[in-house]
Amino acid sequence: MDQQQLKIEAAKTALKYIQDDEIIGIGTGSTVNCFIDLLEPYKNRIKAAVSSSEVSTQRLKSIGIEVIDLNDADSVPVYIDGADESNTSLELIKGGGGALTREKIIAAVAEKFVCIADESKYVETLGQFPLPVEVLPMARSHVAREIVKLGGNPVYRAGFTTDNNNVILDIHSLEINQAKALESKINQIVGVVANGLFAHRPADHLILATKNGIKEY
Ligand code: ABF
Repeated sequence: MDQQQLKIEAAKTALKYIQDDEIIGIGTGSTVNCFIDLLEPYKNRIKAAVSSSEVSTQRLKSIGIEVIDLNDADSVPVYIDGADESNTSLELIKGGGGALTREKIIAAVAEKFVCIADESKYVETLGQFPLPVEVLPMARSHVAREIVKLGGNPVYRAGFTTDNNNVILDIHSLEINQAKALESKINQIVGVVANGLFAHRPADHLILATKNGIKEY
């Protein structure tokens, strides 16, 4: 089973979290795209979706699922999203797709955050995947200098603008053993909008598709 098939298996397993006549939170990325593509038969049972990116919004609308503003959602019982890395505490690195800030907002609101991933994302220690940080454009150089002081190697994601019209620095060479502490430290740097560490608010469940079947944590 190749990685794409594993993503599909993880997405299929997440269908059990759909609740009739409820709002569902939808993340961003190729695994989430597999989940969205499976939602078509459920479109009349789902009340509406809140979306973490313009690209996911378009994909949801293309199959006839209404997308509403998070401010109009009384509650978000379930949020389905992928990740770039997860450790065994379900602390995540997210943002490879550049949607980390809106993903983090919906995850904060959601009652249950279900992460769907293939086995390549499950790691002992976070940091092999460069940690994305969303930054206000005018603060890019300042934030980069502060990240260097923290021991990271920030690389500007050239040519990329987030849905919020900000830029991304990807931090390489991190070995993240204290994810909550690092998440807080980066957030305190003036000019940082959000960072891709989901440690203060980890996933509640992880659906991991492996060559030996689905593992759930
Ligand atoms: C999204 O899922 C992003 O935060 C993360 O980068 C992405 C993982 O992408 P994929 O499912 O394509 O591996 O939530």
